Amino acid sequence: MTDIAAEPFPFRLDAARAALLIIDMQRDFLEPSGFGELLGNDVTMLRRAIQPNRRLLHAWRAAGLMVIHTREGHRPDLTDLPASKKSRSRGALGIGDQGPMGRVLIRGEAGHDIIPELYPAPGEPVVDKPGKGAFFATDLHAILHNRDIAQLVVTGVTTEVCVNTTVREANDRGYECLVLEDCCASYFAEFHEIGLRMIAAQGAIFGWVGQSDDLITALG
Ligand code: C5J
Repeated sequence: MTDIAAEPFPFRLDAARAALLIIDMQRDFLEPSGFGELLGNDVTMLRRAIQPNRRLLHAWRAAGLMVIHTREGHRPDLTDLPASKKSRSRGALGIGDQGPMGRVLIRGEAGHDIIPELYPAPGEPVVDKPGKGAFFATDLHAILHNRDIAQLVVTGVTTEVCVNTTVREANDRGYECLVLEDCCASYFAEFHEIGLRMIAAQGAIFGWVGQSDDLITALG
């Protein structure tokens, strides 16, 4: 066990039972002409999380620990896309429409894939999720249970949407979550800050918030 500096108090890392969960670092959210930008967002707000994630991923892999990646997206026939979600994707292009990186947020399309900087290594599970939370309609819980994972180091985008939803789902399923501030990002600076404060508030009501440097140092 190693104590990692965190809010609201140090996170006791049990590395053998911890997985790094990288949420939705997809081209559609992070690259120019992807879904995020087509919705009118500034992707540079998200891209600042790429380098910290790269460093952490390198250290985490070097320590031989489990890495899991997620991707938000839908089946090509859109049968898993609720009408309520489709009707709210009203930018220049909506989910399933043809865009510069293929059909927006559709599995198998270029934009749906993970950015090359953080591309999954062979053997690292990639969980495709139709919702915001990584536990909803996926086999993530089974994967973690089968590997005896009890702690999640959570990074990715966006802080207040898919990261926050996943941490809340994980909390209710009994996982301890350490969310790394510099490895998460939002298109909205204030949502990033408040999203993290909501996690650590009230004595770590959903989990802990820390910095990647402290974790990397602990990994040695
Ligand atoms: C959003 C996500 N923001 N990965 N997705 O629609 O946070």
